[in-house]
Amino acid sequence: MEHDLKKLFECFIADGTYLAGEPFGSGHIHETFHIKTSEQDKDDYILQKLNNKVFRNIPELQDNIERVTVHLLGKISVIPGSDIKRQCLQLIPSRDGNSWITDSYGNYWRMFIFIRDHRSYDIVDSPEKAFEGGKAIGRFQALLSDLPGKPLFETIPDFHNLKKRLENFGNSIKNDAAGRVGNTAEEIDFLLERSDSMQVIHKMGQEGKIPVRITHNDTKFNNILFDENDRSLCIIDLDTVMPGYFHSDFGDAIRTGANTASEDEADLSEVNMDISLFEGYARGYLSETKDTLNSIEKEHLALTPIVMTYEQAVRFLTDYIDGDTYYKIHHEHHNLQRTRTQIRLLESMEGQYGEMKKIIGGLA
Ligand code: ADP
Ligand code: GN1
Ligand code: MG
Repeated sequence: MEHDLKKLFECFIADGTYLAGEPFGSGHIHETFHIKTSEQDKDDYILQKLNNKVFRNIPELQDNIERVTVHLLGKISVIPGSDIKRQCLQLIPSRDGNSWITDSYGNYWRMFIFIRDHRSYDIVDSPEKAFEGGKAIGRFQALLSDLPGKPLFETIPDFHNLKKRLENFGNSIKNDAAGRVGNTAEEIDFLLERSDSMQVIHKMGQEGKIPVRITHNDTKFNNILFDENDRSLCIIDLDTVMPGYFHSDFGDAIRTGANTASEDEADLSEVNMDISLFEGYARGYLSETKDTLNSIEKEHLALTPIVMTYEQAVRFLTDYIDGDTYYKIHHEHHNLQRTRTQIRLLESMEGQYGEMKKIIGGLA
């Protein structure tokens, strides 16, 4: 569907005149547009049509993001030399007094200031960048640890509940809605073989051994924006910031930030976990969080990339079996390809687990 981006833009109280709008970024969930303004000295914007099949309660979701962004802005703006337009994600209010609008088709839209001159990485090519990313996520968690008020709304219930994810996987296999189970037996078996051992962290959570904290929950490396000198600038994609375990954030960032190839690389011989990227990220992350993490959290940190890569493989394969109802895809078997990449990455991590534990032991 063609959207009237100019009309949508004008529903928000933005500074600047609409010039043009183009699809932007490689996110799998929303429809994202870069809105350019005609004045040189005014901001550009990110306008997003929100996926309300994935996020069922947009007003509560937006309330979370308002609370989180205001809190971060309050803390970052008092740091001398801070550049709040690039270091803080800032929502633009709508003319009717909310942080979102609905169009005549019932779609929800929101707008942020465009973080100018940023870089983002689908593949990380140096331990220095991995270090910066780790530091940024650790700092993000620390800044949110004293968010005032009621607990954040759970925007997607059971988001990292692996037990639930595996139940859904089992149901999808049973239903075989798209007739794809027959062709994915090898991948299904690989994942089911590991279903018990991968639930260790979930079980520790259930037993109260690891604390529930405020976490990002979608720390894909390209959700960390960098500046022109490759210093981390800002964490974006705050839709899933809610109560969770630090483990998910660490593991998911390694899944994407220490893979030598992209998340959907078709040539599986290119897919490996680079231990120097793992170490860089861990070093950055622990430089911010070493004093906060409890001993059980530290002890299991090295396992989390394996668990999160496993979870992601289960999620991609579930979606493939369901007939691609969740993630945006770019070709027919994209979710299967993504699954295979995750499985290959998981094998690479399993082979290096001893080394990963040693590195965390040395740093923590
Ligand atoms: P999705 O949930 O679909 O991944 P995101 O909120 O991550 O959506 O946005 C998609 C992409 O848009 C990001 O990966 C990033 O490239 C870009 N983006 C999002 N917000 C901003 C912003 N404020 N400034 C610049 N780019 C942004
Ligand atoms: C989605 O929104 P995006 O593209 O950054 C997904 C993540 C997955 C990721 C896999 C809300 O992230 O959980 O890990 O795809 N976000 C949601 O690439 O499901
Ligand atoms: Mg994203």
